[in-house]
Amino acid sequence: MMLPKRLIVGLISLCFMIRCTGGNERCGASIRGACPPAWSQWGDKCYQKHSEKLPWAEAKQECIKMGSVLVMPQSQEETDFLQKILAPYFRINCNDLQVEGTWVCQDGTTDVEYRNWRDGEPSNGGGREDCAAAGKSGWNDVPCDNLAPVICQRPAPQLHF
Ligand SMILES: [Ca+2]
Ligand SMILES: [Ca+2]
Repeated sequence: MMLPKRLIVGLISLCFMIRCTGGNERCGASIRGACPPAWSQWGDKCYQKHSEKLPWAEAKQECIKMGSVLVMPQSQEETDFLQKILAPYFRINCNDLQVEGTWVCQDGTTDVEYRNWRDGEPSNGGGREDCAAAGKSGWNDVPCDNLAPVICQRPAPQLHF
């Protein structure tokens, strides 16, 4: 039987994490798998930069095609990692398309409270800045149809037992 190369690589690089609760009687263990080839890992997430700069709607679609979603960092640490490894500037899954000034930021389908607007932002410049992007000095709202670098994210494979 031929195993996919990806699976073999994943199995070889499995990382075992043992966590014990209350004394040493009950121990729970989880196995965190490595991200697939070409995906970078930080914590429980895998990331890949898309090869093209895209408008927001296309960015969302391209990430879904890759079995992932548009990135939504939840901390400065996560943002720092992405800016260092993948792109200094990138779209995030955050918009005020529905209600002007009410920002909806989602990690997959989970609402994210974390905000990191740059001084003076969001500015809704020209009345048409409804999509957010993360840069070195914080977030800026920009037009959704602007071309911007795209990072997609997916959960790292994980097993609990
Ligand atoms: Ca806006
Ligand atoms: Ca702006």
